[in-house]
Amino acid sequence: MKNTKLCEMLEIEYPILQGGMAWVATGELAAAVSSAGGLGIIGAGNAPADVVREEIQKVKARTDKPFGVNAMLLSPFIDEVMEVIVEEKVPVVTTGAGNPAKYLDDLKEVGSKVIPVIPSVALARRMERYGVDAVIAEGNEAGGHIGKLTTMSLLPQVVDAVDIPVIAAGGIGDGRGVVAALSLGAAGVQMGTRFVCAEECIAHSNYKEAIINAKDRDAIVTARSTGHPVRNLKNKLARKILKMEEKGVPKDEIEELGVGSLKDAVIDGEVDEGTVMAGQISGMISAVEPAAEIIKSIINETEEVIEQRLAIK
Ligand code: TUI
Repeated sequence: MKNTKLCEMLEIEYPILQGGMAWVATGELAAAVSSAGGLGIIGAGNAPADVVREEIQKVKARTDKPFGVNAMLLSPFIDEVMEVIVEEKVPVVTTGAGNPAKYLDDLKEVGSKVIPVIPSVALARRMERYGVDAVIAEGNEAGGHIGKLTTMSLLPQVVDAVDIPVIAAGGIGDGRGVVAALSLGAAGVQMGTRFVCAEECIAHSNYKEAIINAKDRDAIVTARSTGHPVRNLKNKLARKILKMEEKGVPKDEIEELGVGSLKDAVIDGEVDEGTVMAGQISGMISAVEPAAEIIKSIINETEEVIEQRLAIK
C-alpha cells in the first residue's frame, strides 16, 4: 500500500484522501488526516474566502505535511476562494459540483496539483485534455451532491478512458472497499463519511451519532427534482422534501428548504430538521475514532485482504 504512484505525486504515505466536506472538513480534521499519512482536505463549501484562508492557516500551523482544499464550484464566493487558494499555494486542490477549467492555469502556476471530482467519462476525458493531475471518480453511493452512476460502474470506465491517476470515491468505508477500488484500477481512494466520525472532526456529536445509528437503507436521495440531487440520512426534513417533490412543488421551493440546513445539522446538531449528508456506507460505521486510528485500521484491513483473501492458490 505504500509508495503508489499517487503517493509519489502527492507526497503522502498512504493513498487515502479525506473528502472535502462543506462545514465538516475544517482545518482540524484535515491536519489530523495529513499528520497520519493520508491527504486531509478542507471543504470550502459556500464559505467566504477569509474563512477558507483561516482554515488553510490552521492546517499549516499544525502540520508540515501536504494537504488540500476542495473548492465547491457552485459557491457564490468561488472566484475569491480560488484567489486565496492560489495565494496560499495550497498543495492539492480538488473541485466539486462543476467544471474547474477557468481556474486551472492560475493553480498550475503556483504548483498546486489539481484533482477534479468527475461523475462521468466525458468530463474525465475533458479534464485530462485540460491538463489536470488526476481525477476523482465519485459514484452516487457518496454523500452530498451526487452524479448518476455508481462507483462500481463509473470507476473502471474512467480508468479505461484516461491515462492520469483515477481516485475512487463513493461507497468506500473500509479496507475491503479500498481493495475493490484498487481492483477496478484506482490509484487511491477518497473517503468522506468515515472521516465524519473522526474524533478531530468538529461535526456535532448528534451528526456523528446519526451516522453510527444509520442502517443500510437510511442514506437516501432528495432534491432529484431540482437537478442537484443530494444523498442524506432519512429524517423529518428529508421526508418532507420527498413528499413535496412527489406533489410536484416547484424546484425553487425545494431548494429553499435546503438552504442553511447542512449547517443546522453539522454545527447545531439539528439532525431531525437539518440535512445530514452521508453516504451509503453509513451503516458500516460503528464508532468515533481518532483519524490516525481510522487510517491505520483501513491500511491493516487492506493489506490483510490482499494477502489472505485474494491469495488464491
Ligand atoms: O461536490 C460534491 N459533493 C457535494 S457539494 C455539496 S454542497 C451542495 N449542496 C447542495 C447542492 C449543491 C451543492 C455537497 N456535496 N461531490 C463532487 C461531485 N461533483 N459530485 C458530482 C460532481 C459534479 C457534477 C457535475 C462534477 C462536475 C460536474 O460537471 C458538470 C459540468 O459539465 O459542468
